[in-house]
Amino acid sequence: MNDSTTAPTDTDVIVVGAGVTGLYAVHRLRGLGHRVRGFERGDGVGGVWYWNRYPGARCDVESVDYSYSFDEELQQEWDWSERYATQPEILRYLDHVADRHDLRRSYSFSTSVVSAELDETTLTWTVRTDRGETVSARFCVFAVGCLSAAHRPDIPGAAEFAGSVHHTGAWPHEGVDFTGLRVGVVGTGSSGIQAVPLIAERAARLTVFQRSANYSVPAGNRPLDEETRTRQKAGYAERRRLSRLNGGGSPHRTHASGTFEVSEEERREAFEERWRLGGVLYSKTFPDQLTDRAANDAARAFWEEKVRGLVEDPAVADLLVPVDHPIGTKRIVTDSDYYTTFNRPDVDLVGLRGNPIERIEARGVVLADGTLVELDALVFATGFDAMTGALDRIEVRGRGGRLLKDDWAAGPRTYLGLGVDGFPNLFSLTGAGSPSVMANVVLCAEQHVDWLAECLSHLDAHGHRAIEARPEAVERWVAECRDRAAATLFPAADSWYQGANIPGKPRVFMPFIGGFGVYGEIIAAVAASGYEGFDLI
Ligand code: N01
Repeated sequence: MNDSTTAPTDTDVIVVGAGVTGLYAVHRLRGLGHRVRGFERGDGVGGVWYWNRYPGARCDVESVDYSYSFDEELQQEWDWSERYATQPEILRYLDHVADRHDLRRSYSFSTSVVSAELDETTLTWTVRTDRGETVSARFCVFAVGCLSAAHRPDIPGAAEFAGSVHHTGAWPHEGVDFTGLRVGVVGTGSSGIQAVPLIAERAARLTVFQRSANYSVPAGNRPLDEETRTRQKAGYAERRRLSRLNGGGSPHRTHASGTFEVSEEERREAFEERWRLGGVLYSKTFPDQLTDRAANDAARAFWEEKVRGLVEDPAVADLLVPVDHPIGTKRIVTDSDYYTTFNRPDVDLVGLRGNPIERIEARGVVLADGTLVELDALVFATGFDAMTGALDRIEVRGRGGRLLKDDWAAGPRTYLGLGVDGFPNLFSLTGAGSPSVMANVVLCAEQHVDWLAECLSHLDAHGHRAIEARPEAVERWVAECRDRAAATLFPAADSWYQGANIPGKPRVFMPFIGGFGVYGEIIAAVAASGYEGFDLI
């Protein structure tokens, strides 16, 4: 709240983004009496779930966990229909939350923030939008998402293509009818792997262009019946308690022993059980799987056996088995019928290693060996400029006119993933330097927003105008994030976690990998210490 210690501003807090994090930030901060203005690029709420409307889009965290915990009534009232919710259902949920808490009134939709500039005298921020609006505020909160700047590779001739072109991360709201068309999908990450089985059902012929094979584990998705829902709701308190202690922000535990501390029989049973449980959880069967190469190999070998059992043509199976990274060091994919889709006679898999896409022409895609794959529609499932891409698009200027993008040219630099030196009263939520993409992002959002809310109350209660991370605290945190990643197998993968998917992007492991629960303890301790590592001004 503005008081005598702070300069007058149009509003107290600007929140950029109306995804899972932004929505909760608006709710919580407004509830504390702050005046809040929100801006959102889309014409509705939902963030990633607003944009990614491609066929097959669904969450890889169970719906019962991928939901807000702050509103017990909502938690008890809302009925998820499937174990893993589809994009339309999650968007309905977020729309419902926005209605229930009257969040839309704080937002300007279809409005992109183009710049945010610090006034060093008053330590306030002025934000400009693409609609020409200028708004000043004491605090500037970015909740712009880690996977919101779509990446489309620059392939020569792309503009010549005569058919339709779509990116999974900016899918048309009215949907796309592939019936009877020859469709090409470029990219086999989570988006491509989810979309392929559904596009195959419609298309006359589907060609999947794969540069790197990925590890995917069948989701084991199923409808949730009333009995399951009732049981889940009754156990919510314990489920949330376990999730908050957990590395990934969900209530599942790894096996109590290391991979080779158990007999081969027990090891296979554990892998089998996790395979049945489904999805990303497979990568955490044993606690040493992502730190010990031999342990990882054991998980990988079991996975390979399973996948080879699903794919009829051994040559296609050879292509589908990754050879370039340990299992789980890129986000493991959660699929429904991906591998068996390649048993269809009307689906082709083209391996691009050794025979990359050379160009696109009017009739389709031309490979390096001269093969023309004729297509009527092309889908780019080529991912995102992850973690920093959305913030990079905004001209954020701090002390001395410093540009955030320049400060982050060698990789994102934050203290706790929350504050940046030289940028007082600016907060980045659920982004680089925090668990964000490594954990259940809904609980990450609540963790960050609750910390922020307490921080703002602390500033007001103690008569401070501003809070700013100290440079040495940023250095320390950047080193801690780097060292923690280096102690794992994650750096071995050319993943978007470390910017490897974007040409020219520095190779730095961007999220905090120490676990959601551990991270929660760290930021709570910093708050309890009176914000050690921050200057309170
Ligand atoms: O993107 P990706 P995504 N030529 O970057 C390929 C979350 N998510 O949208 O690996 C040819 O993972 C690229 O190849 P390579 C989830 O966290 C979650 O699929 O770089 N191919 C790769 O195969 C996920 O990890 C859900 O060699 C090119 C693909 O495109 C994250 O979002 C659903 C290429 C990109 O894969 C991103 O997933 C969807 C080129 N020039 C997404 N450039 C769920 O909750 C790129 N590729 C389930």
